[in-house]
Amino acid sequence: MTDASPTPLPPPTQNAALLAWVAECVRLCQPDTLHWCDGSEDEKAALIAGMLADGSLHPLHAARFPGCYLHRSNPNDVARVEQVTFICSELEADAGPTNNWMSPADARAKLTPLFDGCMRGRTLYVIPYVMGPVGSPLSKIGVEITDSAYVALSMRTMTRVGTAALEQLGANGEFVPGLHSIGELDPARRFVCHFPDERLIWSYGSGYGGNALLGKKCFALRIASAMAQGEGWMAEHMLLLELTDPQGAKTYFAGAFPSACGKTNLAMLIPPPALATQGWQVRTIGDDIAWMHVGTDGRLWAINPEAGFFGVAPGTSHQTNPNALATTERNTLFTNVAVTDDGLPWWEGIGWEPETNAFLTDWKGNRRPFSDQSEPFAHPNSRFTAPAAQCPCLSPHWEDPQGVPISGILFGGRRNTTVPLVLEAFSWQHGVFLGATMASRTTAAAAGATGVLRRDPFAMLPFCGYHMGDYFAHWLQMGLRIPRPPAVFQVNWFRKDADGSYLWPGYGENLRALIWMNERIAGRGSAVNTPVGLVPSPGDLHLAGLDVPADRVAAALQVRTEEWGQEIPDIKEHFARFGERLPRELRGELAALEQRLRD
Ligand code: SAT
Ligand code: MN
Repeated sequence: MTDASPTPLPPPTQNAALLAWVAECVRLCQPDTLHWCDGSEDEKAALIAGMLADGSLHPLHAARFPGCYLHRSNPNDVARVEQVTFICSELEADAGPTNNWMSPADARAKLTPLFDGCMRGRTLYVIPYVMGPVGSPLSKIGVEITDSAYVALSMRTMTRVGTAALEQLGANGEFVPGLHSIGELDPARRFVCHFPDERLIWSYGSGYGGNALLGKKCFALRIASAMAQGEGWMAEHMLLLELTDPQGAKTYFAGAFPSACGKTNLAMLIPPPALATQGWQVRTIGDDIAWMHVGTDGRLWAINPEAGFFGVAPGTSHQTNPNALATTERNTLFTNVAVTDDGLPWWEGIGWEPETNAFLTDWKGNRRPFSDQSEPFAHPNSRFTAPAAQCPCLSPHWEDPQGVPISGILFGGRRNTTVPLVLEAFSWQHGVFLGATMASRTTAAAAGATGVLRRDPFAMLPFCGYHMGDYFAHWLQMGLRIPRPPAVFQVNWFRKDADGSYLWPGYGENLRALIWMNERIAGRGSAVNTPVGLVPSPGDLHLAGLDVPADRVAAALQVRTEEWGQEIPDIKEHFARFGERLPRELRGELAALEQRLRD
């Protein structure tokens, strides 16, 4: 093995634990070359040049999309794979009923032969990275080792990589190691293993998103959630946004929604004209992950550990999310979108159509006439990887080292029925019940069937690094630790009428629900007391300029006891999975809900 540079350079760190782990990975994986990522622009140019040369990156229209490239993943590797994602705690019981479990010894025995020699002929990249603002007391260091240049390039956008991370790590600092190899991209030899006790990640056989960019779901959610449980903070699958009212007062919200349920769109919301003229504004702090700590003032403070957006492309248009489009006009890596003959990225729902006789190259690399609509041109889980700093509606507070103070927490998902547009929990404990019973229709973000209703507590079902019953208990505990806890809300932008059309227009109009939540937080807004929570009547919502018939707004807000009655058996079955580890407070909340529905 030789160093990438002509004369081998000394490693850029004195951290003995890091040097030992890198040496161990080099021995195991036997790469031809070792490259320590420094995060420089030269390094970026070299990564891009190498990928253009080996065909794993395709240039896009240089003038209209400067610094943008297209990557096509292997068609068998287009989403997270939950069946091969494991929590490798010592005891199976500690992984809980919602995670796949493998013992740490079995995981090592299974994956060591896969990693053995897997980087022969390849470069091993060492990527030191910071999750959270550089220098923030709340940020943490990870180091990913990978043989994928695509991962090395993507990590530069999604995290803060290189020298800054090594400086923050210092000679004695702690880091979360993650070893990744694309292996041979064989679905039968694909594993994403988390060792929460050692705070270690091993991922083999996939180059895609959450399977391969180990800072994101593997560290910032699965490992971090286990750390947070022990240390009294929270690592959550949540967007973070800043709402500014016409007087200039700012309120911060965190929102948990399952993958591909509109977190990016909500975080980048553009107010409808009637509200914009009044001075309402939404600014983005983050679109996927929040780390939250109790501040000295007794409030809950949140940082976005990421530095970029890994957003779903299909459906992103000038209509739905102009801020995301503006964010992705330069320095963006598109994965599995389609491309026009002139090199413009294209996806279903982008808001414009190529000429009828035009040809597009689809996400698999097949060029066919646009009139051939036999299958989608972009993969439904195709993505953009774009620097947060390019987002036109980014809050100036997005990198505040202490984070932003959270006043409201939202839980949402795709529900065709039952759940109203917005409701407020009676208490923190009731809010935990709402989070624990969240359900949503599955999306293309994970391999498997889409559109199936499943319980996805706190949108953390695929991301909780330990027993979910203990996670619920941790949420209850945190309620006792936060002297000034945020208000908790449940939202549903996706309710449909009997004919299957959406009752609520969504997108920018969701601001009306946020404004009501803001009023409630300020102690001003009124609400109707229903068996399931505090719900606005149509008159409680700020509806100026909304082009939706009153009866549809009323239907979007309606609480129908029959529908909620039908939820009960399913919630019971869901709760039964957690056995003894289901906190009795949640059993109590369920009984209280049943009682209120009977009354
Ligand atoms: O593939 S990722 O896990 O990064 C995206 C998602 O599913 O939310
Ligand atoms: Mn996500």
